[in-house]
Amino acid sequence: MGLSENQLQELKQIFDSSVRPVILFDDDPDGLASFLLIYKHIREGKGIPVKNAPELGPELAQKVNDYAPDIVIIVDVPIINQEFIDKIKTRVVWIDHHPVVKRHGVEYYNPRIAEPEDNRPTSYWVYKALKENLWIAMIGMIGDWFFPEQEVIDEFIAEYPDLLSSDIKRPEIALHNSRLGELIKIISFNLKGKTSEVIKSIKVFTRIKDPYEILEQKTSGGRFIYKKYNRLKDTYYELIKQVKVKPQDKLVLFVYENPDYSFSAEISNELIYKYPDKIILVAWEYGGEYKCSLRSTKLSLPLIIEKALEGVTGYGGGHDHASGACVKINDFKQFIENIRKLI
Ligand SMILES: [Mn+2]
Repeated sequence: MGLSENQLQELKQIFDSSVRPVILFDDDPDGLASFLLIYKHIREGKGIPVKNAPELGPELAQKVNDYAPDIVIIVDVPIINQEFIDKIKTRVVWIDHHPVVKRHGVEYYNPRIAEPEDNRPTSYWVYKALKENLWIAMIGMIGDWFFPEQEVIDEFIAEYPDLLSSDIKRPEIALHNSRLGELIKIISFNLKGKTSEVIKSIKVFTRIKDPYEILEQKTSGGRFIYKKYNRLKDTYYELIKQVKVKPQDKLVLFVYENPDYSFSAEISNELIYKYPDKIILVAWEYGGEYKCSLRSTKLSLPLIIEKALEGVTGYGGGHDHASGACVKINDFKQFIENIRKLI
């Protein structure tokens, strides 16, 4: 199920016929990969990373219109205001895999319309439509905790045998036990920090032609990307070192403060890989809230999060084994207590 063969062909036609798109994308590996796949196909246009989707406002609509695009393509962004869509003066196409949202004035492609449980990532569908640059699609898919079908894996391994070993079958293993996983970490570190910095990295990415430019620092672009990763790596491993795991405790709870960057997704990915029997909760204090990243190999996290949020100011959700939540500072203790009771 998911997107039909017809829909994939429609997408291909849309990409083929555009010469000046604006592409808005979520600032994670899946969003970036989706953008890159489209941009590299069209070879023209403007990419804009979206940090906080609910805040897509009139200034951004103005910025988009000023560029005078022939189409606006939105990828991997879970929510868009109707007002934003209304202000855009051209055709809008939105490709996403988060829970279905009803909007008008937009051509909406979401696998969950046909099958509510189908959350295969955006980069997967864009790849299925274009069948180009599989290595970029793999960054998005594995980065989004999705392991594609064997056929796709075989094709990837045939081309890049040293990036992923054929006995790996789970995303959390691929993330930590392969060069592809390292590449994904390099890329997500490049999406952290000031917007101006992130935009620089993205510009460089659009010119990268193969993964070894980055992994082996073969070109100046590859070296630029690798350098940013190297700068943040020390901070990241300092944080990882501070994590304390109690053998008798089912929950690994790690709370940290860092003024510049959030590493929650990467830390929780690393912890679930090291402690597959535990439930992982990594929380970053930012702007009066705790932004939480949860991992478990066994439990269905969205259900637990939903229950733990009862009587708590916050929101959350995600995949069964990889989820997120955002909780007001004063309610955090209650939230953790609820989680403990539920597991
Ligand atoms: Mn995604």
